[in-house]
Amino acid sequence: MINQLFDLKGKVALITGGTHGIGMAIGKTLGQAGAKICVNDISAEKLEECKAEYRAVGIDVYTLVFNVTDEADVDRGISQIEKEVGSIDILVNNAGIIKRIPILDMPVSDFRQVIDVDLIAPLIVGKRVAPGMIAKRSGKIINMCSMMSVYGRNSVSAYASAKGGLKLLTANMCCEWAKYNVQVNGIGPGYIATAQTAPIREGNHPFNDLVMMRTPAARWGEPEDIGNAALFLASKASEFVNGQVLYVDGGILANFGYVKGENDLPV
Ligand code: NAP
Ligand code: GCO
Repeated sequence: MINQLFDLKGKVALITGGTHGIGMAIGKTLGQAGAKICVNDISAEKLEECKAEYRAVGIDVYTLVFNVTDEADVDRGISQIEKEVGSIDILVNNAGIIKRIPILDMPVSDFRQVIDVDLIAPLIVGKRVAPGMIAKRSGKIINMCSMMSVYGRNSVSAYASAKGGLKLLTANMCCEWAKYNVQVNGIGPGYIATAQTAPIREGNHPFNDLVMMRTPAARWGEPEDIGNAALFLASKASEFVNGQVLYVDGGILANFGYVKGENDLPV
């Protein structure tokens, strides 16, 4: 039955940074498909706050504080999940940060911090979770990439370097683990309305014009748009999809740009 392809009953999913934004949308979608949802964050307060929002859609999340950049903390956290919930079947490396600073103004320490969270952390968590998936010859890893996995843009050099690296880390995880029936793929969201993009979206920010010019769908994406793509990559329906980045971008990557009013049909 086609529905069974997307049924995640009996699966354990870990979403890093899943207390709001894209991570929460993914958690809600996978939870509503039947998975047991484990949510990590670096903030105990946000973890506590997120429980009610998950419960409002019928999902009783298991929450755990750990810093995804700290190997010992990750090992402690994953061991606790494996002991208290079960072996992880679906890992979503979603946690991420961005610092919008021009290269010449950006302290190397800031650059390194973005690389640590957005690239090294998916490596740390992936290395800790993959052995269990390999042992049971089954697993799904989804790395949260970006438009900046393929584009640069003023002021996001660290973020683009991390997300570009994450695209190829995803490919390499695929090369080494696909033979054990572990599918590793990325999702490349376009411009999504979350706290991360609020500084370049809210208050009639001129960046909105750029997003509209570059996005054929002529809207900001919603976190739920990413949750739906994650369900496909977390499900049986994608068992022969490996090492790919699924861009969920409203057409940005297909589009050089658009002059306002050009070729618009009368609506
Ligand atoms: P967000 O609202 O900033 O959420 C990021 C999450 O990661 C937060 O829950 C944050 O926790 C957590 N986090 C940060 N550092 C952490 C650490 N060291 N350990 C554990 N958790 C940590 O971002 P978002 O917009 O939902 O984006 C989620 C992912 O999608 C990110 O990887 C982002 O790069 C990517 N993405 C976003 C967009 C977009 O347009 N929004 C587009 C493409 C890709 P705290 O809040 O407690 O710090
Ligand atoms: C920015 C944005 C982007 C988005 C996303 C696009 O400052 O350009 O924050 O980086 O977050 O990564 O895919």
